[in-house]
Amino acid sequence: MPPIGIGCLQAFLTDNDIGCDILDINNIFYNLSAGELKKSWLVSCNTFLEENIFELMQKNHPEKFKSLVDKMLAYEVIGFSCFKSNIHSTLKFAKLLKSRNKDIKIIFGGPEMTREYFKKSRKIKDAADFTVVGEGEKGLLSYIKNPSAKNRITLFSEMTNLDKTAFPVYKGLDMASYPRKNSASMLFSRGCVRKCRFCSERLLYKKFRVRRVKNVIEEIRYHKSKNKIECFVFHDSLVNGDLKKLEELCAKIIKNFRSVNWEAQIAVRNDMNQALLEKMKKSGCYNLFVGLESGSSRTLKNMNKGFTPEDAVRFFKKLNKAGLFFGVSVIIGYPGETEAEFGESLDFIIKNKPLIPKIEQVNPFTYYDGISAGKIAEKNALKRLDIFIKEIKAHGFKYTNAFLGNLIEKNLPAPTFLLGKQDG
Ligand code: B12
Ligand code: SF4
Repeated sequence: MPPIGIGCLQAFLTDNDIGCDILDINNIFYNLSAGELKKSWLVSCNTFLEENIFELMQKNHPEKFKSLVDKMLAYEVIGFSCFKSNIHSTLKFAKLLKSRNKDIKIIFGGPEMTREYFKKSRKIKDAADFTVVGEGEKGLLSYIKNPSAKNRITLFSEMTNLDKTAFPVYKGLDMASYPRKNSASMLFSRGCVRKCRFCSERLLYKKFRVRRVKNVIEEIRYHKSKNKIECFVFHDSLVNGDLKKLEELCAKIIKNFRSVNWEAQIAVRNDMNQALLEKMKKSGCYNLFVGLESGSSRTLKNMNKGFTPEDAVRFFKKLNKAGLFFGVSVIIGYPGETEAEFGESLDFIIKNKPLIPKIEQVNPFTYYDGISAGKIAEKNALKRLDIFIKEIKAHGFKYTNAFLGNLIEKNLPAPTFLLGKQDG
């Protein structure tokens, strides 16, 4: 889908009378690719491709590549949105642009910069003129207004509230050119109210803030009419961080549109009443991603998830009663998870199969810099993952293959498109 982070930054700069254009290089070259390469692009944590994608873009589509670089060189400041998956190509782009014009200013932001900040040894600190760690809007604006300021980095400079922020309209991007059709990313809140020990997401923002419902409704109305959007995908860490606001959002969706298709991530909460869940269903919620992570009470406690297996069962019952479809995610081999606790977790899931419509995602524990969990997954994590996957298949759970073990780094052997065979 169109990149919401960059969309937010464009909206914010436009609102502050600063011209800003977006290039989604990822999507441009994805669409130009074909065959094996195009399929490979969609494999997550595909380390080999991540490290070689820059050269592939240059080699396979030299004209397009050149025209994009020339286009970028016409700007004074170029910002890159850095993710783990694009950091290799980002560094190469920055170097190329600087070699063509040493006066051009390069800014790095995005989740990979936050991860970099939490690392002990920072390898990429000198690649950009300015780095924004955490939320981007204020840091980016401060640099553009005062590029000669001494500071080369801003840390977690957050907007006090999100009431007045303009919503993304993706000016200049063709929303129909994205693989997932008729869908738009949405953001109701930023940050999280919990502090799960394994979670790197909660490190991205300091404060939890929710937008004004009126503004979210305007955004839905805009995308429905302007871009014919039919599915709204909320990318909040959790959509139920503020229950009052969630209630208001559902009520206003019902009032304004009767119903719109929406999906979101949600945390297990004891204090969510049945009426609210039913309102969510009525407003058009068709899918929820529940961060269960384990069915063992000790592991949940160690993770600091903030709920017990019994709370999860109660929550699942309520979701089912409201007719809400959902999937759960599970972490295998969390540091300290014993064989017995792994067994407990698996038993919990099998026992509660009638209440769990889908296993959404299952992965071995992965360490991210800055989190407060131990660094290393239990040594049998991969073996346990195999057992877990076999069991859920044997018990007839619904699942999506691509999300079983998707966070495992895949250093796949060089595909044929890298060995000289021309792709489309
Ligand atoms: C939705 C989502 C997805 C969706 C993306 C759908 C889409 N096209 O938008 C899907 C499910 C596809 C996905 C996949 C993956 N994701 Co994901 N995802 C998210 C999630 C939950 C929300 C992203 C979002 O919309 N944020 C809201 C916007 C406003 O924030 P933002 O993009 O970060 O932008 C803000 C700042 O970062 C900053 N900023 C961003 N760019 C720039 C640029 C400049 C110049 C500046 C100044 C500032 C700046 O300003 C913005 C506004 O404040 C985040 C977690 C989170 N809460 O953010 C994880 C997250 C981005 N994902 C993550 C990961 C690891 C993945 C996967 C690798 C997982 C996997 N193995 O499948 C894949 C990789 C996909 C890829 N090819 O890159 C990590 C990234 C870690 C990292 N260091 O890169 C995150 C942070 C979660 C985490 N674990 O902490 N993801
Ligand atoms: S509820 Fe989700 S986003 Fe929040 S800290 Fe826990 S895992 Fe992270």
